Amino acid sequence: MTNSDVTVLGLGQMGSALAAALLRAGHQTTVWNRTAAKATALAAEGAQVAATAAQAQAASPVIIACVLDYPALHEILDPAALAGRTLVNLTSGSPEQARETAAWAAGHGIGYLDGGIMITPPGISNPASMLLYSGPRTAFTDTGKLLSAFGEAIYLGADPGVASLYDTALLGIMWASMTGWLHAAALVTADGATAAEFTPLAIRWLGDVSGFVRAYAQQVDERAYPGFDATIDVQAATIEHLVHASEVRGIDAALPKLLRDYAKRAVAQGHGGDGWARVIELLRAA
Ligand code: FVH
Repeated sequence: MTNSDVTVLGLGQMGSALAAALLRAGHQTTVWNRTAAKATALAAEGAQVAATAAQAQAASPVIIACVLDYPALHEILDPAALAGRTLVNLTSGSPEQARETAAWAAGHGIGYLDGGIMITPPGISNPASMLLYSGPRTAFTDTGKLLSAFGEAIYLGADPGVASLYDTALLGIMWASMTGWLHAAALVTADGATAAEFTPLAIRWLGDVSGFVRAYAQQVDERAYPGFDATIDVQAATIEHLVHASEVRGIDAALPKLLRDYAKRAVAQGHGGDGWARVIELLRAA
């Protein structure tokens, strides 16, 4: 017996934002959190607060879970209460954890959709925010109206592990590019510039880098890396300047040295005339 449209399990920063978005979109929402006090503000906005996790799962046809990690998720999931319902899991984890949980859900007659949220809580409800989903298409279409309250819902296919694989891969881009920007900021601020002065150029450059990446995608898929724009030989020489400029300013040179190592290894293998996308062969051969 259900009495609300949707349940949210986990009212941390993200779960609270999700529940608030569902309420704003007019959905009858049940909430539950291990620490009950976190439900107070949502109750004031119209959420029904369940006394137990099991009651929350029994209250709605769709259950959205967003807790710290998979061990926490499995502590609170109740297969008896979830049977016949659809679980949308927005807890971060590995593709393998997502696939195992999907198999567990299927074994208990529970629909399962896995998701990756590519935004922080203030971005929830912005139609431009990306949320990635994978799992059976029916689970996506059946829950689509609810999920559209969070941002753009992007469906990546039936494999429940794909959403977390893409999520993890995209976060890798974020950490690598943010750290590249921080390294650059350390360089320019060492000589007296401010990060605020430098950053508009960095942002413009990131746009140009997006263009390079778009072109290199085809090379990666075809495993052919013509150095038509800039060869690894040329870039290896330039990376030396980055190592040198870092060292003379007392800035950690681990990142440029890693890049130099990739360039040197590609050159040593006879690929100095190729473009930078050749580096993927070193990554794949680890
Ligand atoms: N915050 C963000 O920007 C990112 C964006 C991308 C997706 N992540 C993932 O979302 C999951 C939750 O993250 P969060 O930011 O909401 O995290 P917290 O505010 O720390 O809330 C954690 C909730 O998990 C509950 N919890 C933890 N352990 C248990 C447990 N053993 N049993 C039941 N619930 C548990 C915790 O409850 P409480 O401490 O309030 O009682 C919170 O509800 C996460 O996977 C991110 O990677 C967010």
